[in-house]
Amino acid sequence: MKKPIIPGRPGGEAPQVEEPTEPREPLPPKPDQRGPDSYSPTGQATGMPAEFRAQRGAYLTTAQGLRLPDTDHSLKAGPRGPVLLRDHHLREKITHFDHERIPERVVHARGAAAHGVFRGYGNAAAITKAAFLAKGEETPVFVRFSTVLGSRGSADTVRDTRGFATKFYTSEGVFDLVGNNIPVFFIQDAIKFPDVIHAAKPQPDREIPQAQSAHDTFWDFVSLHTEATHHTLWNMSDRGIPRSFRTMEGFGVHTFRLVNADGGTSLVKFHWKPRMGVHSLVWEEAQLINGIDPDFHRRDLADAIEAGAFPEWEFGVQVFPDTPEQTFEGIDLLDPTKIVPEELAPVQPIGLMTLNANPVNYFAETEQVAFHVGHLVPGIDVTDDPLLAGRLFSYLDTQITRLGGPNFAQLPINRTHAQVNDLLRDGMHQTAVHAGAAPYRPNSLDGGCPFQAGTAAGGYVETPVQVAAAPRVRAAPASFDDHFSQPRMFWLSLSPVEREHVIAAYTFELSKVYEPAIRERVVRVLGGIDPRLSAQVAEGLGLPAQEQPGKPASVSASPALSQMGGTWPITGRVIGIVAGDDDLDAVRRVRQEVFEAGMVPLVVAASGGVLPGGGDPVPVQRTFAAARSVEFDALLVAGAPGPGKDARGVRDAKAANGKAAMVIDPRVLLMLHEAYRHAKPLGGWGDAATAFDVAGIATDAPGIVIGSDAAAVLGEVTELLTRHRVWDRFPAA
Ligand code: HDE
Repeated sequence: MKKPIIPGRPGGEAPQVEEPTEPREPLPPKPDQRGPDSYSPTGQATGMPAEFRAQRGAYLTTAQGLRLPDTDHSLKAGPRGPVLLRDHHLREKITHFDHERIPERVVHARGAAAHGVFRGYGNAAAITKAAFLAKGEETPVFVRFSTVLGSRGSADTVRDTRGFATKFYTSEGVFDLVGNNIPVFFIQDAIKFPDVIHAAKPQPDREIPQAQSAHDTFWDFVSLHTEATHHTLWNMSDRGIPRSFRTMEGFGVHTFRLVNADGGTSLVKFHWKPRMGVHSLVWEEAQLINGIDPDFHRRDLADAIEAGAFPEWEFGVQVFPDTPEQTFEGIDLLDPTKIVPEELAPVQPIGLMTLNANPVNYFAETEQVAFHVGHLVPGIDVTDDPLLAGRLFSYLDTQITRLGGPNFAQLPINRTHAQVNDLLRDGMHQTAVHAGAAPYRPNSLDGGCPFQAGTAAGGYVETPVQVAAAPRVRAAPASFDDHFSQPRMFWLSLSPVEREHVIAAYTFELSKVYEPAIRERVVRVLGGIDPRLSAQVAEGLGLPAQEQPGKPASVSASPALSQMGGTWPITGRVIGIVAGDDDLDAVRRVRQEVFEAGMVPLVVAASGGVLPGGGDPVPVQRTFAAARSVEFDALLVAGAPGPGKDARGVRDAKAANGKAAMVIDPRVLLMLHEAYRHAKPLGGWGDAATAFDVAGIATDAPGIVIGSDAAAVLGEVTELLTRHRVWDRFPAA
């Protein structure tokens, strides 16, 4: 008979507790514990090379190497009894887990990175002695792309500036180019950085919105602090929503000083030009992606590299004479809110970067990489840009908190490939075992080593620039007061469609601002760029026209600033092929041709598996339930895709009632509508015209290619894709 489970009262009978269940043995291993054939999310690689496995040894151990018999149960007093504090394995496992996270970056917290190689063209010796540029040495690189405002887990396709930080592991030490995809910055002096970031980050009371500039504090700040006008305008343009990290330009922003082997100096601005061209999303697409695939950019970069479509950027410099004024054609080169138009100083290519390997471990590499604008090599020096001066302090400082002490240069991803002979010792997370007794100089115990290296021995000697004798002041030069001529130049350089996007972006962002006075102030500031921009945004917001701050500056356009007008390689572009059940041979052939053109075909069908019919099996990569248009750069429709597996019924309905009664799967209609609205090239053969009819899309609209020959349709769609989008589809004033 079971005894009652009732605790005894103090002083009374001892409690009699009985286990209501029998203790059980640990579960046996499951029958199918074979490793997967493919470890890759895109199914590119098969087999699992040992170096990519989390576990290499047969037996589980503690961090001390002690073999463990059980890691699934805490040590207890009986199977249902209390857990015992003496369980050292439980304590080690939980304690380590409790400390797995480090502080996220205060800005640029969300990022994705890749390894690659930089090959200098060897044509830069006239301007710099940096070996990787002057001699064209092949140099390993690690590049981290990021958004600025969002937290580590925020979505990728938000409207924001993107970081573009490159670590060159050169033979002479690490050189970091910590740049952005926008060539200007919000502020001219680093002392304003906490202000702009406090205004742009989520508001401190409710901590919203996440990863957005569309809120009161951001617009309050940038409308009062008009030196932010230029950067903000770039954010509101298509540059704020890149299609991919692979289609972004990169800029060093500041002017740097290069030094050649003879000591000759020049001033330069650094540029990264993507081989694929500079392309963006459209706003609705970006918003949809934030829900459908918040990792869109991260996935795109990793998938492309894994598929062997290695992204490439040409590295270039705009070169200016190093004059005492440090200006070029009237532009102050120390003002980071200004660019120098490429028409005045062309970007001269000096090398090519190819990203060819994904990180093996996100935390160890992408999270722990520590960039610093002060990581320089001989031949590259900084200028007196006051924004750069503050950054030279900030990056080292922030890493000490983020990476828990001063020894982060020892982390594998941060280690230089040059020899290290420093006299830095001890500190948190010291992993080196420094031998010897003389980490100081001068010393005699180590024979005087290490010696100081002058220029001849490859030492980094700061350029002896003359510093003007001037009073000590908290002030900016008068040239920094011009906040509008360059934003106007940018505006005038955009095509009509790009301008429409800018107007829509300001209207969207300001619609999210609650305080009417802020909205009005922004609209007034926009008048300094262009009266039409100001008037149209006011109209969109339902505001009366605002008083203009004066006549806009008289400036010329810089055509190089527009993203439209050219044609670019289509390598790596994603083509969706919506398969009905007509003419599967055509689907098979088109898919193969897309592959052969270096693009990525994704076959979309009502249900998964492989398409029926003879010939090579055609895998279905997306079902109607999982596919959305935003994944594709262009969409092809093979026949009339019916609702789910019921395609037969569809044809019957057509036969009985004619075209108007045709039932097309609503998820396909949604894809067509979206792709149409987002100005993507669309094509089709077989019964496809019916699908377009039902979707209400005129088959003679711009960028719709309907034909009987599938290969010819693909050819025309590919041609359209070289211009990225069918721009004619956007109504532009
Ligand atoms: Fe940064 N910035 N920044 N920044 N920045 C950081 O450093 C800072 C600025 C940029 O992928 C932080 O390691 C100040 C301009 C990138 O790890 C921090 C100022 C440009 C990244 C910092 C600026 C950048 C950062 C945060 C104003 C473009 C990400 C974490 C003077 C040229 C690097 C960290 C990565 C990151 C400070 C302005 C680019 C706090 C004080 C201008 C790409 O140190």
